[in-house]
Amino acid sequence: MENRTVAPENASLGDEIVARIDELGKISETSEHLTRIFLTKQHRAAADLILGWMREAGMRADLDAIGNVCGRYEGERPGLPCLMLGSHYDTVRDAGKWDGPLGLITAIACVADLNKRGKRLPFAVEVTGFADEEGIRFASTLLGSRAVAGTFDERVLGVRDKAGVSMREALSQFGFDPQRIGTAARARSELLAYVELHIEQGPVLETEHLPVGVVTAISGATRLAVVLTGMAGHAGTVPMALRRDALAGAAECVVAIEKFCRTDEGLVGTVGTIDAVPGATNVIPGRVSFAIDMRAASDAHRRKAVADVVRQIERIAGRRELALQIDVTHENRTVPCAPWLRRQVANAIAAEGFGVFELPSGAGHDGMAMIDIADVAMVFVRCRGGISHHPDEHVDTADAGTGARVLLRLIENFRPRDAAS
Ligand code: HGY
Ligand code: MN
Ligand code: MN
Repeated sequence: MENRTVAPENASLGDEIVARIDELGKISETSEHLTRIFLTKQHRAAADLILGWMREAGMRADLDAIGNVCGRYEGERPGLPCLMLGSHYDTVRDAGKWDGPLGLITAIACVADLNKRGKRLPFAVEVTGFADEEGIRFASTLLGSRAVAGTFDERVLGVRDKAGVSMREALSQFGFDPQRIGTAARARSELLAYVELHIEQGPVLETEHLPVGVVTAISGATRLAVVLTGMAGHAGTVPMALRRDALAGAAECVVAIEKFCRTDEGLVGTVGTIDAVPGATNVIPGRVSFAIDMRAASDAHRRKAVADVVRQIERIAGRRELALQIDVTHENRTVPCAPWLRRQVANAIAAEGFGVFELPSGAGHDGMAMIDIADVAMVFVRCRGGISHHPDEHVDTADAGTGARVLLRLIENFRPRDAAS
């Protein structure tokens, strides 16, 4: 099927979305890089901006008890169950401006279009902006969507960030009562489905020359925190053979993880953070902590790989006489997108004149938490070069418009599971 570019009348939809992506993308910890972290001043400023957009779109909108922005557009009569749309509005460090915000801003634009036409549907439409999908500050991801799904783990309230501030303290400083997180939870009966539009964050749609795609499943992930403890010492006097160098040991672990994952098709392993103390040029590092992120297409494959990697780290630590502490800080199962919903995404894409292409998501998304209270589906939008978690992340305006048209068509044609053929 030939790929039409977006019709001129819809270019304004894409333009409006891009303008808001740019506006939200300016709310950052620093002007040089885009970083917007959970429960910070930037979180609050972004929430205020998004709540304003939601209200302009005809939604009742407010923050919930963990800092998600929640908008509701009533159906033909008040109180109907909702089709929930959304995505996250926190970022990684030195991020791209599309990862998360594209889905959120597109969903708001779709509701604004319904509102402009005075269109009411046989269900409510809710848009949720999740406050912490990336898990940068407290090492555990999906905190916002877990609170909505009623699966928030209260133990995370005691986790401290790099500055030693606990999540409990951060919530209080943000003006929230940590004891009220439970009030963010929604019942399964309130939701007909959860649908998220998101950038692909990979190169497949670009390779297929398609602007949008249907997600089949969201790959699970395991995060581990590793601490290796050796013996700090004088860089000039301790002979090499007598050293218990924690950083050299960590480096051997990092290379071993990379080598292991390279030999196993479909497995990816990343060490994204590492910290050596005391951190002086002329001191042998006594203690090193690093984090591992492991993913694979299935839970069984990932779990077996994690066990293999842990054994390799244990062997390296043993041989180097380094004390080892290794903890799983986060585990997300692989989540399937519901076939009855995938069909509705596919129908919307086909109706917009594009080929229907299905693909898995290697990246994690809030649907991994929302699956506990609703069936989930995702619409992927092509991003240039598949680049993400990087300032060069980019979506063409035409593709942003196409994604919006597909989502709007999906919303207007949405049929709940029992009514879906
Ligand atoms: O890490 C992920 O896959 C997501 O971007 N949080
Ligand atoms: Mn991300
Ligand atoms: Mn994301």
